[in-house]
Order: sequence, then structure tokens, then C-alpha cells
Amino acid sequence: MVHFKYFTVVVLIVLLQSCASVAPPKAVGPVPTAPQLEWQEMEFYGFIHFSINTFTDVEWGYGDKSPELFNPSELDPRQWARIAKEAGMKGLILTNKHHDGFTLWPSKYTEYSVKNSPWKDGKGDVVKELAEACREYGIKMGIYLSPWDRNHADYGKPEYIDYFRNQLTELLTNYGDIFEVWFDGANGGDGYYGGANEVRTVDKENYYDWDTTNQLIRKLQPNAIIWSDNGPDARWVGNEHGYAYETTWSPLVRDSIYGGMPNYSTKYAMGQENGTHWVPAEADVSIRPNWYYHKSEDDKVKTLKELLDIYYRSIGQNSTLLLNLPVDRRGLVHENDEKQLKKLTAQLKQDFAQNLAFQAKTTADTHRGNSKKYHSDNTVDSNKNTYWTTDDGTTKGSVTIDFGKPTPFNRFLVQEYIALGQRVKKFSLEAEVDGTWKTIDQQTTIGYKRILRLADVEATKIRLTIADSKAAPLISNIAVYNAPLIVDTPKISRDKQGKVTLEVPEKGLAVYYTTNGEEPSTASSLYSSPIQIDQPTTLKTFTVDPETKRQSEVLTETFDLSKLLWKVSSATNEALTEQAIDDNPFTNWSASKETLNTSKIDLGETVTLKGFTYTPTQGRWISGVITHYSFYGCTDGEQWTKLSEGEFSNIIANPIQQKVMLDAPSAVRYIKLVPTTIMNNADKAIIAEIGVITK
Ligand code: FUL
Repeated sequence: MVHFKYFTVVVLIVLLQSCASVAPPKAVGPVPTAPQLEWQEMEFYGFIHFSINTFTDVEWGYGDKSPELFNPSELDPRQWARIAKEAGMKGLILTNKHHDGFTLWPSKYTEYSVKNSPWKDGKGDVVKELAEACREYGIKMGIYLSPWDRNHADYGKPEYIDYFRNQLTELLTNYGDIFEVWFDGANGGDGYYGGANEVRTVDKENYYDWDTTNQLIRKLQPNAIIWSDNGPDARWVGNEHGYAYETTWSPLVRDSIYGGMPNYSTKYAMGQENGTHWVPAEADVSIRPNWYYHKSEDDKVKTLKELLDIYYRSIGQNSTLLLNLPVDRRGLVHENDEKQLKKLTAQLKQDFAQNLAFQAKTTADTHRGNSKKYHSDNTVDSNKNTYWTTDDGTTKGSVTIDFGKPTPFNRFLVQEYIALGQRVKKFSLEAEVDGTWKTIDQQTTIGYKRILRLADVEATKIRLTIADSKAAPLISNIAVYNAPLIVDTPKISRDKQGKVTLEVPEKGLAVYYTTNGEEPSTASSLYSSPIQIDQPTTLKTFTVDPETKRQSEVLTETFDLSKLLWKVSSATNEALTEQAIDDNPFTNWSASKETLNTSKIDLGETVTLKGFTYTPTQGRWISGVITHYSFYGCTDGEQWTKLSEGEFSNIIANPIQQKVMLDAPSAVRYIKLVPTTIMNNADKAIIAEIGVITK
């Protein structure tokens, strides 16, 4: 007993000594400021694009449109803030002034503002309403103020810089705390410029004198993060897809960069191992193809799979995520966008439901100074301020996590203690499966957060090995999850042969369907290979995760005759005619009025036609849309009868499949759709698809 006590006392003394004597590691390279750290931990926040553009259906206003066009019918920033909060966003950044110069607050420095709009009789202030809503919902507010102003007469002259700073001062003084100030790199070009209607280019490097502007921001809002291509506090990720890079450094060679420089994306956006300043990446992306609301994109909101991919490739790759929600003409975030965002939130909740590494047994090959203070247990204690590290001079090390039993997982999350700089250059992950170690991934940077999406693996132990680092690695957190499958409706497509494919968002999901109009259930047909559908049919389908039993909603699609027997004969012998009848709306036939008038589609048999369908281009930028048409049919390919003529109403605003019913059914074998008017009087019409309605 005496021996044991003596031993314990000695161990305790040694331990205490080691704690006391092991100095913490020193910072390496640039480190974040306190506001930068706080900002990084926000991880996910939203963008709101809203302006006159919303009412004129453009992305970049020229600056010449009347402020009277700004007239939302039920503007409600509380709805935006609620949706953001429910989605887990920690803040919202509003386009207070976009390139067209229109201000969403009643700036005293311009007449081009909400104060001259009919909205609230010119007494409204969108920024104020949003600031109040953000406070109510406990999220932060940021500002976007476009440095380029296509309305202002002085743009390009020194006077404009005073105007710009005056507006910045209004925004940074009157609306409470601002967490981020966003300066777009798109600068200079043609514009209204007070009526001059000319092209004005600026010396992007020097015109704005950013140093002085940044000092003003520091004075008015010392904690705000200033964002631009070169920070100073946070940087553009170099694309608008919402993706950071597998290798993403927060340090940046900041002084070699200026806003809007030409080769920024390829040369600088991923940051640099030896970057001189801490300027972390922010990935910006819109939930729709474009930034502003366009009715034509109501059906183009990103899918759950796309949104998840964005999440993992931004936040999971050492970046924050700025996700745009366009506000519509009502002044609301559209229902479709909210629905998709909710799917993302629900899936993320499932993905990160249980950290399997929390308080697991850990060992490391080495701890700094052999000290408990830097033990590998710190990586699984869920305390962001403790970390595992090694001795000065080492650039390697590994931590093993013992789950104690075979544990299935497919997500690995790791974080560096970035307060002392980003260090890790190369790491790998091994898993002990049935007593044998195997490498399951090898990667480069970690930074604030790295999440690996892995194939399902069941392991008793895992080992993180830092293979190379700028200095001793500092790992503050390791977490392991077993994410369920992405549960969402399948993507339905049919080919020319009539084969219908149901594509699941992720392998392993079960897909059930009916073709008799009944609601599908898990007792319905289980999809295993393409379904042949040649006749008018209603397909209803949904997916189920066999493990968690989670189900998607039911998706309904109606089909008419397949195009198996169809042929196009075009008098001009044009190529790509088949693309109008391949049942693939993403391929097009582009042809003149004349060609379409002399071409015919042979259905291969005589059918009783009740109507027809026309799908315009599904591309991001629409063109060649037929707005007015004549539709003909016949049985012999020669004696045409006009079966219908008219307008595809609202097709430009909403370029989805158009369905036209005939006044009376007609027996036909040949059909042709002839444009009488094409959008913008273009030479050629684009036909993504033509179909028939026989039921
Ligand atoms: C770009 C702008 O030109 C777009 O209109 C949009 O505001 C996007 C977030 O930044 O550079």
C-alpha cells in the first residue's frame, strides 16, 4: 500500500510538473482576429438579392429604370429572417444597392431610392425592416453595397467615392451591428450614369482607395468582416457555384490581389500555404440559377442533392457558405425555395445526428511534452478550445480513436485549432476493419473544418495521420457520423424508345411506383430497371431509405405516346432535328420559321390527336422561344389542316412545357409546329421538345 501511495504521488507530481512546464505552441503564419474567428464559426448565412431588377426581370440593371417600378405587394423581411433562422443560417446579407444604383433605404444622397417608389408611399426602408427582423429572430445582418453604380452621374470620377462612403456611413451607422460588408468585384462598364449612357471603365486597383474606405468601416463597425476578392478579412472563393477546393488555405497573398482582377479565380482563390494574411474563403451561390428572382426559374430551384453537395464542398472544405434566396415581386422568399431549404435542413440534421467519436477512447503516437494538456482526448471532448498537438519541430503525428466495437460510419469531420494558424498540408484516414488497417482517404488541407464524405465503412478503430504540416499540427476536433441516404424524389426521364428511368439521388434507396393512377406505397412495384411506357400513362413514384424508413414525397408524371416510331423530315436536311423528338428537354432543334413550315413530324401511325405540347429551351439563358404559333396536322403528309393557332401566354416569364388542347379531336399522322413570332424576333426558334396529347 505504501508503495502504491508513493507511486501515485510521484505520478501526480510528474503530471503537474509537465502541465506547468509545457509551453503552448506559438502561432505559425497569419492568424485570425477575434471577429474573423467568430465569423468563421457562423459557417452558414444567407444572401438576399432584391431590387428594381426583381420587377424588370434582369440580373444587372442599367441604372435607368424608374424607381416607381419598385412596388412589392407584401414585402415581409420577417419572413426572410424566419426562413433563414429555421434553415440554421446565422445571418443575412441584403443587396442594399446593386450595380443599378437603386437604394433599398432612403439614402439622403440620392433620389434613386425607395423613397421615390410607390412602396409605402416612399416612406419605407427595407434595410430597417430587415435589421429589425434579424434582431427579432436572433440572426446577424450584413450589407452588400455595390462599388459599381450605373445610375450615378459621377461614377468614375473622384466625387463618386465620397458619395459611396457617405452611403456606407449611412448603412453602418443607422441599422445596428453589421457582421459583414460585401464588396462585389464587378466594376465598371456601360451604364446610364445620370443620362450620359456611356461606357466608363475604372482603374480597379486604385480608383476606390480601399484603404481609406476600410478605415472608415473599422471606425464605424470595428467587428464587421470586410469581404472582397482580397478581403481584407474574408475573400471570394472564385466561383459562384458555392464550392471551395480540396486544398483551401485561409492565408492569402493579400497584397498581390485587387478586387475584380482578371486571373483571381485560377491563381489566388484557393488561398496559399504561405499566404501573408488571414483571409478565409466564403463560398457564394444562389439557390436558383440566377441571383435575382425570375418567375421563369420557379421550377429550377436546386435539388436537395445539389444543395447538400454545396454544403459539403463549402463548409466541409474550409469555407463559409453564403446561400442566396432571391426575394420575389411580392417581397417574399418563394415557397419553392423554402421547400428545398427545408429539405436541406432536415437532411443535415440527420447527417450530423450523432457524433460516434464523442468521448471515445483515444491514443496518439505523441503528445506535446507528454502533457495531458495536449492529449488526443481533446479531439473528442467537444470543447473547441482544447486540442491535441505534438512537440515543436514535428510536422507529423497520428491520433487513433477506438469505438470499442465495430461501428458503421461514412462521414469524418476534423478541425484545426486555427487561432494559432492553419498548418496541416497532408493527412490520411485509416480504419481498422476486421483487425486489418486500411487507408480510406488521403487529403491535403483541413483548416477550420474539413468533412470527408466516405463510402460506408464499419470499423472498430480509426486513425487520423497528419503526414505533413507547416509546424506541429493542432487538432481541436474529430467527429464521426453515419449519415443516412439522401431521401428525395427520383428524377424521371423517358427516352425516344419509351424507356422510363427513375434516377435516385443516391444508390441504395428503394423506389416504388404505380402506373395505374393509384397512390404508391411500399406494396407497389419496386423499381429495378427502366419501365416501358408507350401509351398515355400516369406514373406516381417515391423513394424510401430501407434502413431509416424515411420516405420522400410522391412525384407524379404524366406521359402520352412514346416517340418510338417518330421521325422528322426536314426539307432543308438540317441536323439535330431528332433532338425535338428525343423526349430529352435538354437537347434542342434550332430552325427558322421557313424550315419549320416545310418540315414534318411523322408519328409513324395515325392517332386521334386532342392536343400537343411544346417545350422551349431549358438552358440558363432563354432564347429562340416561340411565343405565337400555328399548329398543323394531316394524314398524308401533304394536305395540311391548321388545327390550332395562338399564343403561348407567359412563356418568356415561365419557359416550361406548354400544353395546348385542340378545339376538337383530329385524326393525324403528320404534325408541324410553325412559329408566327419568335422571342426578340430571332431568326431561329428553339424546340427542345414536341409532344402529343391523345388522352
Ligand atoms: C456578382 C454580381 O455581379 C451578381 O449580380 C451578384 O450580385 C453576385 C453575388 O455577385 O459579382
